[in-house]
Amino acid sequence: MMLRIARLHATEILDSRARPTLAVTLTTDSGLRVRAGVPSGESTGSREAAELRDGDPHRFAGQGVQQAVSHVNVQIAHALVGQRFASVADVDAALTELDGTADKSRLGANAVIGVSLAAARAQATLYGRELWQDIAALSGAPPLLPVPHFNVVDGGAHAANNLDFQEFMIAPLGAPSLPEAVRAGAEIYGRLKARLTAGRQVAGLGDEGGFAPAVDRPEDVLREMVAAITDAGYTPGRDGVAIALDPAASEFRGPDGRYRIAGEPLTSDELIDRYEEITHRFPVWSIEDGLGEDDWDGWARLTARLGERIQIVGDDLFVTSPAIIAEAVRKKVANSALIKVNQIGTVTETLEAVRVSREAGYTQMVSHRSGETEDSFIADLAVGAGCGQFKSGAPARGERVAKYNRLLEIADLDPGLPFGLTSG
Ligand code: 2PG
Ligand code: MG
Repeated sequence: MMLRIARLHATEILDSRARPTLAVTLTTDSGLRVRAGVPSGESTGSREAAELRDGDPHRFAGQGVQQAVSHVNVQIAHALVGQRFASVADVDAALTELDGTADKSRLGANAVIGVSLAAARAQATLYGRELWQDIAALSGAPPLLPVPHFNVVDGGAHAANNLDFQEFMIAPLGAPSLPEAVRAGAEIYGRLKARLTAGRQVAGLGDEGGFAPAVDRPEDVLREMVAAITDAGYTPGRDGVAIALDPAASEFRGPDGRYRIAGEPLTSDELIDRYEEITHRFPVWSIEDGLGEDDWDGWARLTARLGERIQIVGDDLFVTSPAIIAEAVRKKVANSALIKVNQIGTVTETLEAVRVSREAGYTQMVSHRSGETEDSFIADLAVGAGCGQFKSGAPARGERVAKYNRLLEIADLDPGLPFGLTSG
């Protein structure tokens, strides 16, 4: 089967933060039409593929994406329309070659990933497969329904409160099935809201739908989360409901190399001490971006000290780059990789990042961005690439729930799919 592109068309739509992003529509010569929405981050890694923004202050405060839209409609369409591709890998190779830069900055990573996502979706439809089934064929991994990680408290760059840590997630590791894991996430979210409201701490929501309480110390949030887990009738801990953190520490590391938590400056080692204490006091099973993306020595010490007991996830540090993940494996940095399609810019390179991680024994967590559309592609990606872990924000707000609901749909369509961190 060949994928032959008859038309490619991009347009500006809105993401969940009222910023413009791209929707890409791909039409095949057989008349099949698919669409993809492009996500966008706020706490981005400096080595991410480069998103193209217009910078025109008169439109969307400089955030417009008309140039990226035009790159799809003119240059990319000119190169791809009428061509026949054996697979999305060939589309991605053509896109990478046409862009010609290491970080996809010429065409814009937002333009490139939009076309790549649409091509993957078109290929699945041409084969008459569910998207996750086609991704499983591309990745060669055994498909798996992942354990969802629900972000219930937002801070950092995602909220207007004083909390330095960016994400506090509910991880129902002990749930017997995906629907039961989703139920746990939603019930605990409700209980947490009730607790925070009673304590008059709720000050709205963050960008990913988590509450943004007026609290400064991460330990105070963790205490409320454990109480909410218990209130909802679950057992805190790895056999029941655990907690995962994404401090996104690059965002609170100063030019002096110190990390500031609630105003207190900490060295890397003092922050590692703090994490160690947190993991003894609370059921925290995973810490993402616990240190800044330039603090590789600190990361190696963090991994040596805590990597046997908990999951240490690289996000800003790895930016879904197969080469950087391979370097981290050599340096014994982290033991898990966050996987975001727009950090690297094509579906093929994303699957390569998953493969490199898996072969090194690093776990993988597929992730949304803080700016999202209603597109649920990443749910199929997590299942098809057999990643075992997934984060898409709170179990609330349409753009977050679209992904969890797609996982529920997949679980319902294929009751034989295993659920959990690993398929074994
Ligand atoms: C993160 C992400 C998603 P952003 O740091 O993991 O939660 O945030 O999309 O802003 O980079
Ligand atoms: Mg992160």
